Amino acid sequence: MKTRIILLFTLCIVSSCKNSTSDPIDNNVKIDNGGLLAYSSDEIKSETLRAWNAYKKYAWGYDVLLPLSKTGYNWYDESLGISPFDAYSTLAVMGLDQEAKEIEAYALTKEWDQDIYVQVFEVNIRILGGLLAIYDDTKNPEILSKAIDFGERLLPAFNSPTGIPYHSVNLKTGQTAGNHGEGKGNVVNTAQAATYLFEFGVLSYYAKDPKFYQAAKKATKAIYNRRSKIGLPGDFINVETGEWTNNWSYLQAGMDSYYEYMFKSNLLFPDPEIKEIWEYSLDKINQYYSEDYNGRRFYACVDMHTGEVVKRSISLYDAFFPAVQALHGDLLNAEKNMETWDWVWDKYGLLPTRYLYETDSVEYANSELNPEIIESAYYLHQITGDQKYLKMIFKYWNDINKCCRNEIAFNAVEDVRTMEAKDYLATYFFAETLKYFYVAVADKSEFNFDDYIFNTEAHPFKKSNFESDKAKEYLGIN
Ligand code: DMJ
Repeated sequence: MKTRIILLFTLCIVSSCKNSTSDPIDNNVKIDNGGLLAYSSDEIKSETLRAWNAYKKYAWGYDVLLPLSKTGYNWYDESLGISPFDAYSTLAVMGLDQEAKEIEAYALTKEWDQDIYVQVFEVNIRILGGLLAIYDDTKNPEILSKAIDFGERLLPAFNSPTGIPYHSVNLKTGQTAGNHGEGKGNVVNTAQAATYLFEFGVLSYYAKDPKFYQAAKKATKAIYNRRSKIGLPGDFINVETGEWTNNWSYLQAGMDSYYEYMFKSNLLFPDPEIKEIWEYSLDKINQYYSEDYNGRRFYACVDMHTGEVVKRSISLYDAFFPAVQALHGDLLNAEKNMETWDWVWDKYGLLPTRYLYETDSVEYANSELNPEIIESAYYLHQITGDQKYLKMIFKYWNDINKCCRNEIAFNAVEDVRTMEAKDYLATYFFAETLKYFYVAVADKSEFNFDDYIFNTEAHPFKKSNFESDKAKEYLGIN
């Protein structure tokens, strides 16, 4: 039985500095300002268990739970079992040890010798990231073997003339494929090209073998070295010729985690070359993408050659960036950016997939329980101590409960204007969305933000597990 603890209360919203002794953050304080209901970590835990049990009951063995038709769905002809890999670290952080153990045991039964083409980007962040998170937590050597085996099967994708990975690789044969489904041949977007430094860095560290990190670094440099004269990368590239096939540049899905990883990987594995790439890129983001429009901060789509704005749109994925800005120490821009995201949320009670700020309209109206806005509010709360960010998180949870909670779990919506339900529960809901809601209110003894760096799928890696001297050797950093 769910233990829902809902209290009404009054909170003085005070901006307090982190580590302030006079005004400590009290995550257990419950807020009511105008009827807003707070939640407890117990509530999130019990809702996670409810959704996880639904996956186990209706979709065990499948990649994804379809929560309205109460069945499972696979991304490919054979199942990879993606949801469990994404769920492990969240269940473990919540102390749901039995459920986490079940997934560890399940992971050990997985054979990766599957004759299917998998999308390198997606399985890297979810399956390799998930496996490495299990290993980081358990130090079970058999899990590490599974992770190394999986990583080895992704490596052939990087054997392109440019070092940028092909879109897909066959796990059994190592043959590669383009994104034929979308008729784009050997073209990948920039995120698919270069979102590997983090997992491949962790894998190199634990395997004591630089080849993974070096492949990831080559791919990141292949993108960076093809920047335009004004210093911006494009958004689609041919992995064989290295030619840009589209010349837009932005923070949205398709480029987002290229930037995220050159920043985050460097926090675990200091690499002067990657640090320089990040600092250069951040300057360009601030110089070209950032614009104040109608009194609000936005990050636009621009032409990579001229820097001119080509489209005034934002996608809900870009809401990860305030977190990066805050962790980087740029609180001024992080807070301005976050304010905009919260403003868009308030318009609809969820974020639409793409919003056009020039015309104040929705381009893609669906919303898929994505975590990014919660992630950024969480980072900002942790880093500034300002309770207004916790209040945002409570609001997001309340709204998600209203639109997306169903009989057995949660569901996406087809249109944020009508809240028409969509029969899908993305695997990252387990990995990210529920985790960020939980750690936002969990006690520091359960999860201390300062101790971890999250991959883009919110799998947490403990900083103290990685020593920089060893990282140099194991990753081949000069
Ligand atoms: C996640 O799978 C990852 O965060 C990825 O980088 C992009 N966003 C989705 C969730 O929205």
